[in-house]
Amino acid sequence: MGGGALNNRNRRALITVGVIWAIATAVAEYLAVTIDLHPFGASREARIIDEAFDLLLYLAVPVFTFVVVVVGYSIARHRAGSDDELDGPPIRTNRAFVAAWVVVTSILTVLLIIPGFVGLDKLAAEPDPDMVIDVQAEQWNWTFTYVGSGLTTEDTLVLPVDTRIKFRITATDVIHSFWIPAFRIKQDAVPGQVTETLVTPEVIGSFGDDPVMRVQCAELCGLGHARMWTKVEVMSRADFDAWIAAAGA
Ligand SMILES: [Cu+2]
Repeated sequence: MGGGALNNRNRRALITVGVIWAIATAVAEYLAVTIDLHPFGASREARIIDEAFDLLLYLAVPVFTFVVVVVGYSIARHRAGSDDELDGPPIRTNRAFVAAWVVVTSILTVLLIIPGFVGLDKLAAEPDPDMVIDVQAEQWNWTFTYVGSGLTTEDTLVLPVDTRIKFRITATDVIHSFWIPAFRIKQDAVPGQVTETLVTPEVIGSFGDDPVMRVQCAELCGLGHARMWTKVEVMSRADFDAWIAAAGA
């Protein structure tokens, strides 16, 4: 075998692999579209991030199936016999293949960047909050102060639905991380600094509906780290106002 034109055997192998790849990709894309891989999402940010995740998944599927099919085909069809200890024939470069590889992977890389940029732009699009909540992390609990009402709670983080909320986050002792899985937001809580993150809850619900509705520390912070979590509850604006009035009384 030399370089240059493909012989018939290689051409047949290429067609076989191409057909298997197309079928595997179609099946995997179908599964990627129909199976809901996301945990419960309850915020505008969760929608944006899940959209970006889905797009990246759809782009990654053909790459994944290509690698699996080529490796699988090579193992199945070109396995050496158990007593064959010879080296294989030398492999020479194929300029067209290398050029195509560089061009295709470059295009894919650029495509992979786009959902990230678009998503970040959307996340940053609404910088003005309707409500500010100060978050203080310490070993090993969370304290929330509703700025304006002066209400402070260490229990459930209660939030009104469809409201732009800014969290101003800090820590008293070591670095923690403020993470609400259902909102897909996470921000470090750093002693001596105030970090910020914005979120708009869009779904009424609570920890009882799904355990991802919680604030969970996401930065290893000592013995109590795993238990450093508290419930999140999103309620209607009217219920929230009533809750604030009752809790502040
Ligand atoms: Cu912590």
